[in-house]
Amino acid sequence: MALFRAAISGRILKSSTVVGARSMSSWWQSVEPAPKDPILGVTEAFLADPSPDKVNVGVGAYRDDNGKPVVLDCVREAERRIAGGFNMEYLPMGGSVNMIEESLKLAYGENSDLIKDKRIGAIQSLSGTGACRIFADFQKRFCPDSQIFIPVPTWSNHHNIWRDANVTQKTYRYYHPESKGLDFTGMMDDIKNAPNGSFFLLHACAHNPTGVDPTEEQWKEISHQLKVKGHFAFFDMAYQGFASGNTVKDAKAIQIFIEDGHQVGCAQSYAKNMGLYGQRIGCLSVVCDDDKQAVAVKSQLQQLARPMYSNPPVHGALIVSTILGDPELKKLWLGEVKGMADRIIGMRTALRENLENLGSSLSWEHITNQIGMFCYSGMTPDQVDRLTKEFHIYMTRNGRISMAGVTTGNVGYLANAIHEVTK
Ligand code: IK2
Repeated sequence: MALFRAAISGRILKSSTVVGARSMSSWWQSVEPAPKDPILGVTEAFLADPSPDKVNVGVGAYRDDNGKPVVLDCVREAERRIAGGFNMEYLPMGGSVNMIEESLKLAYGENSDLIKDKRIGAIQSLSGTGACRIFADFQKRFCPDSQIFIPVPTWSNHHNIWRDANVTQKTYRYYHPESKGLDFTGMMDDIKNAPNGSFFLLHACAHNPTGVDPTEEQWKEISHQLKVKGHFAFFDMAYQGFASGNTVKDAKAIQIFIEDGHQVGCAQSYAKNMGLYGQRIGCLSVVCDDDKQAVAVKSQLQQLARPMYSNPPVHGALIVSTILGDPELKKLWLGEVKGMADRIIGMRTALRENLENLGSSLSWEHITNQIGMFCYSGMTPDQVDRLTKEFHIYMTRNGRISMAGVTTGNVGYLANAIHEVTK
């Protein structure tokens, strides 16, 4: 009994020491606020601004000509068809088989031999970000000493993704500030000088943030050089259809690499081209030697997803597979993608014309030369700060304008403000 009492009092003493220690210093005392995300932080600042004049050309999310978010007609119709007809069971660990099948056709071509021969290991992903992240983890797990070469500049989250996957990051030259175009020579030199067998992150189309893509001829040379060096090409394709308005044309770079015999990886996103931002729906695929390897790779991709989120969400997958699996709906979608791309192209012309009509002494040719959702304006961080302070115009400090946020209603105001801060 005495022994029992001693044991009890020992336990109490021990636990009260722990409680005491915890109350003296809180668990998370050393946690500092994380720095604001350079892209999503812009939206937060925009929302907090009460000015009626405010304009958000920060985040790359499509808006109609009234500045309103858009739900595509094909999505509304798919939702109508889905409503009530499906249960809410878990998807398989790798996601919706139909959605994956349709996504592969979109990326690799309707009649791709790789698909027929079942040479692609693929899973449904949490949009483009999730696809990149699972791939980065896959790279680390199976090529632990490899590094990833990332273009300068790139979508800022690429750095976070490969950092958190503990993959060593290197950069390659991409954008040429003087010409506001591609630094093709620098890029080719960096590909040549990288250690053989490196990983290269390539934007398949509509490069974010520059809006500068290689030409078809340049892609052929890039593909050739990557092959010579035995590098691995990982395509991030977040904007298929947004560059040219044509999904086949926008997948041309992947086509060229496949014809050259590369075994590429690809991250697809339906955030932009189907407007399914919040559904978090995408696809990660890796081209393999044969069907057996593809099964193994898929199983490992799933294995990486399992401890993070077990299996992906069902609703976005149903929307995508319903649209892409029905020729009528797919046709409607392709028309709507083109409509979004065309509105952006129209706004590029309008912004450039407005700046030229205001008598700007600078060249604004690059606004119409660049493609996709973004214009890399060449404005400095200080000029961007003035746009925000003096005109309530919100954009990332690297001078990137999300053309998707430009409308016939605000283009004049935007041009005038840009003219004022760049005089
Ligand atoms: N990869 C690239 C190159 C992207 O641009 C994006 C989306 N970025 O959008 C925000 C912005 O830059 O304003 C993605 C991947 C991933 O997008 P998601 O995960 O939404 O599919």
